[in-house]
Amino acid sequence: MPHRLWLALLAALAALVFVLPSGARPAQNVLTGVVGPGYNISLTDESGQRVTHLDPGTYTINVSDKAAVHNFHLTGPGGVDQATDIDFIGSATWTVTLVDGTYRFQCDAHPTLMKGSFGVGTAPPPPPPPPPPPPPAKPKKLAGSVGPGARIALRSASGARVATLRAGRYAVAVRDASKRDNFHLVGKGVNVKTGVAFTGKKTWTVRLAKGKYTYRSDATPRLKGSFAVK
Ligand SMILES: [Cu+2]
Repeated sequence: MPHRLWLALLAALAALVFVLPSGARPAQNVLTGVVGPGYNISLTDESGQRVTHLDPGTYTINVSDKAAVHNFHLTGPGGVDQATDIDFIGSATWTVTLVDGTYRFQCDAHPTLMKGSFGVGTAPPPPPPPPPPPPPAKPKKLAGSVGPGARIALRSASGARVATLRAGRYAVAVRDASKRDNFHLVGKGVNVKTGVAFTGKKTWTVRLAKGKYTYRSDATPRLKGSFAVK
């Protein structure tokens, strides 16, 4: 084989070796925007990850608008301003050229609830959104009782007499079975009681703080108990 042909073949092989790796890599330039059906809006990349930072370039954004009360509105540097209509349900495809800077997307009907942003190029990625606040904890249950006869108690849900508790909210369900005694719970920030002549059930939701709490009958001084809140 002539020398020149060998050189040409080698050059072709070298070109293949250098071209293939980048040529085989899929272009990372398709993004997916979703809004609805609930109060959610997101922009994700091809691997399904939330978009926080992108290289400058041209991107295809496939938007899926799943609610007639929300829209997807993207704005940012370079004159990018694309939106679906709020009452629109369906798909839209946008081609946008992203340059250095911060881009924002939101639902125009709920811009404080439904929003996101990402940085492009030299712009730093935005901080991750704060996690949703946890639902308020349900108050833990306590059972207070007075009577019948000369007895008074405060028990936990397991039935054990309460000696120590953690600070927090508690629902105290009291069963007052005595016409001569009452159940009176007192301590920091709490002062609740049944009537001495009263019999029946009462439930109080109280916030117990660190310190000592006592429960007693106001009619019979020796009928009393106490617990510590830590
Ligand atoms: Cu909305």
